[in-house]
Formats: sequence, C-alpha cells, structure tokens
Amino acid sequence: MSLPTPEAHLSTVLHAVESRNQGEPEFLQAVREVLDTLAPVLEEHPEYIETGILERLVEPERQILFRVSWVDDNGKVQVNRGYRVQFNAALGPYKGGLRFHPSVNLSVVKFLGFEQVFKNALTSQRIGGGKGGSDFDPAGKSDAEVMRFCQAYMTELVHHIGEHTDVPAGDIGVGAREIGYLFGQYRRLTHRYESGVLTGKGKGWGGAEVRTEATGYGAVFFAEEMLARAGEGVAGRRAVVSGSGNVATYVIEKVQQLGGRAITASDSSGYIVDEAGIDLELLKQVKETERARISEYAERRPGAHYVAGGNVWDVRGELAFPCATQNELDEASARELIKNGVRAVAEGANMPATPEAIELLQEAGVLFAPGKAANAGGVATSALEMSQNAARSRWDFDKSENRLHEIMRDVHELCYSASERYGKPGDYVLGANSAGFVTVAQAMLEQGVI
Ligand code: NDP
Ligand code: 2IT
Repeated sequence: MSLPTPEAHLSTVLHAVESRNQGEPEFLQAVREVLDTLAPVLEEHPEYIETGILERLVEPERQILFRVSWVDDNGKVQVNRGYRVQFNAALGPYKGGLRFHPSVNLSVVKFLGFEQVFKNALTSQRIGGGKGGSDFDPAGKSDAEVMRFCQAYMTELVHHIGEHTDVPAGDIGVGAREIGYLFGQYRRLTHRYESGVLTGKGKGWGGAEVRTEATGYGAVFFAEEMLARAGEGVAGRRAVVSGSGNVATYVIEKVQQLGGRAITASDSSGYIVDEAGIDLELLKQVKETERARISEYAERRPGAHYVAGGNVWDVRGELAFPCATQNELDEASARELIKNGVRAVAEGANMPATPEAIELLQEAGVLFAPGKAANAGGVATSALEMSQNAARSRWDFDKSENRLHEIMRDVHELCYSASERYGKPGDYVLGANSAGFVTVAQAMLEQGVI
C-alpha cells in the first residue's frame, strides 16, 4: 500500500479534526498551527504516517467533565463545570495547569492540553501533556468560597490524578492559594501525603524554589537567547508587557534584572504605562497582596498613567511579552508593534498571538518565540519540583534558577536546530512544533498502537 504524501496526509488529518471538533475554535487553531509546520518532518519520517501518529496525537487520550457543586457565602448553591483533559502520556504522567476563569470551556482546555504536549516534550523532563480547569470565576469571591470550590473540585478530580498518573498545577486564576486548598483536600480524601501530585505548592511544604518566578523568568531567558544569536540583548531596551498576573510580574522582574525597562502591565479592564519602569514592589502589592485592579497602580504611582480599555500593543517598545491570554495580540496589534520598531516578541501566555499576527511579525523579520517554547520554564520547574518531592530534597534559589536557565537555553537550542534542519533557520514556530513533535511521535511509535 503506498503512503499519501505528507501534504495529503496532513490535509486528511486536519479535515478529520475539523469535522470531529466543530464549535471548538481555539482547539482547531492550535491544531492547525502545528499541522501547518509538519510536512518536512513527515518527509523525513514516513513511518509516522504509516503508524497513524498524527491521527492519534490530535485526539486526547481521555477527557473528563464533571459537575462541581458548592455553597457560596450567602448559603446559595452554585454549580460550575470541571474539566481535565489528559491529552498524551507517551513521555510521562500527564502534566499541565488548571485554569479557573469564566471563559473556560472544552475548546479552551483542549487547546491548552494540546499545546502542553509539545511544550512538555521540549523541556526534556519526561512529562506528558494535560490541562484542566473550570468556568468558576475567582474574581470577587471570598477566601472561604475559593476554598469550598477547590474542595468540591478536588472531590471529583481525586479519582483521576496521582504522582504517576496526572499532576496538575496553576494557570489563570489558580495560584499558590488554590493549589494549597486543592492539596489539602487531596490529602484528606486519600489519607496520603503524596507531595508530587500537584506542583506550585507552598515552599514550606514541598513547593520548589523559583516555581513562582519560572514562567516569566524563562520567557525572558528565551528572548535573551534569541537576541544573543543576533548579537543583541535585553539590556537598554523598552519592553511592553501585557497581563499583571504571575507570568507578567516575573517577566517584568527579569527584564529589569537584565537591564531592560518594562513599562506596561494590563488586565482585562485596561493598561498602565510607567515610563520610569514598573515599580515591582508596588505591582506585587496591588496584584498579589491586595488582588486589586491594575488601575490602582497608576493611582498610587506618580508619573504612571492608566488607559481604560485600549490596547497595550499601541505602546512603543523593542520587546513585547504577551502574558495575559489567548488571541490577545491580533493582526492590527502586530502592525502597530512593527510600525513602532519591535525587535522580538516572546509569548509568556499560551497562544496569545493570532496566526495572522504571527505571520506578519515573521515576515517583518521580528524574532518570534511561540508560547510552547518561551513559556516552558514554568512546567519545566514543575518537573523539578516533582523530582525534589520524589527525592525528599530541596534545592536553593540559585541552584533552581541556574537549572531553569540551562533548560531554557536547551529549549532554545532544540528549537533553533530543528528550524535549521527543516529548512527555515530562525523560524521558532517551525522549530518548536517539529522538535516537540518528533520527541512525542518517536515515543508513541515505540510504544505501539494504543
Ligand atoms: P494569572 O491569573 O496570574 O493572571 C492572568 C492575567 O491575565 C491577569 O492580569 C488577567 O486580568 C489577564 N487576563 C486573563 N484573562 C483575560 C482576558 N480574557 N482578557 C484580558 N486579560 C485577561 O495567570 P498567569 O499569569 O498564570 O497566566 C497568564 C498566561 O500565561 C495564560 O495564558 C497562561 O496559560 C500562561 N501560562 C502560565 C503559566 C504559569 O506557570 N502560571 C505557565 C505557562 C503559561 P484580569 O484579572 O482582568 O482577568
Ligand atoms: O501552561 C503551562 O505550562 C502552565 N500553566 C504550567 C503547567 C505546570 O504543570 O506547571
């Protein structure tokens, strides 16, 4: 039986995915972006066509949907929907965050789970890919409500996770507080102290140093590697950053440590510009401690101003770090960034740039790092947390940060050499997709048809 050409095969797989997953635009966007880049890989590896690797890779191994019922502070019963999509475990236990946000639906969780498979492969940490979450909105909820929700959520999730099975962590709306409540309930339900079942734990009870900072720091390390190849750096440059949560905060911190100037942050209501450079202490006070809105920062900081609504990508900067959410940087924003002389864009968030925006940026010669490479530092450090938990050991901050730095250099190198191998040196989208894919595909091939 003769094999179809790579192009014909990719087109058949894409059509099947489109017809099977109608009404899931984010998931289809993520799959298209990967399939678009794989023809040269399949050319080199016809055995992946023969063994149906792609047909299997685009279908999650398991999808879990459940009701989460809890009682709010007024005694009213609330019902949310819980998700955990266990996408692919060829390389190790499913690994990936939980997102609590009203926009969460199956399409969003599947796109995140799909991306996670490739990202985790790029870290070389032997972790599979998964993602989960809920349409629960933590905004405006009391601590007690968040705790009761987390307990109710874990009461179902407990049946599906474990240190060798599936290891969740944080994402939008899930940070140290939520991981604490989730772990507490897991421990209560299982009667086990299974440290490695969740990552991003409190540092006093199994959480790794640098996990909090890792995603943001890692994204800046990746940008620094891209720039270094071109004989440039972060130092002395203006950075435009979106978001004001975990990832954005530590992107800003690392940009500053490397001598750059991060001048913006945003939330879903608007953005702030602080030409003097963001005051990190104030940012952390407003966002981490008080859980307030970003407008509050401008109220308290002389010289900074707040723009309600608007588009943070209108601000001029040589570096751009989208760190809020998917599809937040569109074609018009890309045009604006290019017009204003942007040199590098590194995605701290997952899929923040639309396909049209990526194309424009690449055509204009802007260095572009896709999220599955640039934000891999978070999950890589989660894997380091799992290793420390298994070994009952604890690394200090410097050792952890150095290891993260090394991993990000390796991720960059993997992506760059794959981009060369498959014909477009410096195309990090091609590099990340192909390097991640080959690692997972080879493991799937060797493990047989399952
Ligand atoms: P946080 O919850 O800490 O912060 C999210 C930030 O993004 C907030 O400023 C939030 O503003 C903003 N945001 C969220 N949704 C929207 C929206 N629909 N429109 C505009 N702004 C929005 O999350 P993280 O910082 O952890 O995550 C940010 C991104 O990074 C996500 O894409 C996540 O998947 C990705 N990521 C996170 C990792 C991690 O380790 N945490 C690892 C790798 C990637 P508001 O408060 O107004 O909602
Ligand atoms: O998107 C991501 O990589 C994360 N939210 C982190 C996942 C993890 O398991 O640390």
